[in-house]
Amino acid sequence: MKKTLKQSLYKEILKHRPRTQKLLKEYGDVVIDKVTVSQVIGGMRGLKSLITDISYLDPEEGIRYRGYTLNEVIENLPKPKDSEMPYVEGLFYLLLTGRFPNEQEVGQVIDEFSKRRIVPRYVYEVIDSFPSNSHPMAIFSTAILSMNRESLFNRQYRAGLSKMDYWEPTYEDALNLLAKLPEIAAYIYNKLYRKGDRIHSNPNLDMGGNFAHMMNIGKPYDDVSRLHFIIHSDHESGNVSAHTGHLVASSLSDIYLSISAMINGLAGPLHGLANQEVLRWLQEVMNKMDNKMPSRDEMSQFVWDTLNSGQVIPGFGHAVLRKTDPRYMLQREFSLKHLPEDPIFKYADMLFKVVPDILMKHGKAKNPWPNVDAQSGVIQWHYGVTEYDFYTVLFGIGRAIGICANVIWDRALAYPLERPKSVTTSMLEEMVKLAVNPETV
Ligand code: HAX
Repeated sequence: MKKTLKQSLYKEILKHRPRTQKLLKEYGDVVIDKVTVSQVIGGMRGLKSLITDISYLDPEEGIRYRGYTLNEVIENLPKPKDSEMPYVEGLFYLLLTGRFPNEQEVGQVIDEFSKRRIVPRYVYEVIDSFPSNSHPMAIFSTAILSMNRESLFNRQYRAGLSKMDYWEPTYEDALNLLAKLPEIAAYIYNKLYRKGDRIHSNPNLDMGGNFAHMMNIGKPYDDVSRLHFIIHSDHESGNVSAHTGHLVASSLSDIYLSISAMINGLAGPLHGLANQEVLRWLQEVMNKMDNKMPSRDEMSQFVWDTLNSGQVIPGFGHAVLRKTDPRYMLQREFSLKHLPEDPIFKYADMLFKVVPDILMKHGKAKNPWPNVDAQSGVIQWHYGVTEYDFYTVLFGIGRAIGICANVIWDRALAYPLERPKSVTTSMLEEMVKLAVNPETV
């Protein structure tokens, strides 16, 4: 009998714990980075102060999950028959254990998710109580938050749980939540944009297939969903959503509180909401052009107009990456294969050709290249999901997978409450004076 995901995970946890303990006990005082004034004022850019083994973001190469590039992940994870994209459940296995699952192991995870899909009725009532002009991210976050009463971790913690066992009910909570997210998202979509017409879940389908089914969109939208959830799942620990999820969970808030919080961080236009901003911006350009394809010069003018009015070009730039985002490239390849003639794709591709040069001339952005958000909405639009306010919810489903894996491991390795130190501006001025002219003491 093959081990379950939980058993395989536990084996990895036992193997990993001594490494963390050794680092702490024997090398706890070794200095690995220094902090500059601009890092303190400038949002801690580049400061090495977080730990995760789930993924690593190299500025030049892009993201690796458990040491594998996205292409390797897509290549090596098991896929449903006749599909180009792998099972999302297999990715969760990889993120948790560091190992590619085989067919049978993925099958077990799919069954686990399938068993846990039923969303409590009160969650639908919470969703229904929102005014129909609410942003779907606010509804999504609240729906997740409302399920905090289901937390096994909370129940066991109150009953007296050993610190070394925190990961175990957290794992159960994570699976219970992740399994429900596509259902909740599809319900929100149908409430807001399809007059409440609801398509019930199909327990025989995997996560991507079931989501496409509930959205009532035919092939290859199942693969679109798999690709979308996989590439958005993790981007190491320092981005706003991942960091928020980790931070909130570090106070031992349960998975529902933590994932709801991370969704709120993802909903900002400099982070996940950029995917809806890209489509909003492209639509504006299309309207101004009367749906005709702009020339290179016309598109350049739109970009300059946006920059000159003090706004950012959504979908371009990154706090860490210094090359084109491989998540962008994967989606572009998918688009070139499946929707090369789509007008919005052509608009987005024109942006790819003109924006980097302009951002370089503009001289501010450290990275002029496109990020994940420059392309994701284009694909959604092509398959009929034209309500771009919804795009960040799709990002949120994917991101929850990575953050749940991180929170489970945070608990397994007993990472403590996060509590960095702040200083006042006067203190900083004093420190600078001392550093620049030590004789003034
Ligand atoms: N358009 C115009 N200006 C830009 C820019 C862009 N796309 N990207 C960066 N800049 C500007 C910044 O606003 C900043 O200007 P100020 O000095 O006037 O403040 C300057 O260039 C330096 O910024 P940076 O160091 O290159 O970038 P940051 O680390 O500060 O910010 C952002 C990274 C992603 C927030 C930024 O590139 C941006 O606003 N991009 C557009 C929004 C976007 O696509 N966000 C999604 C990013 C990916 C992601 O997290 N997805 O969820």
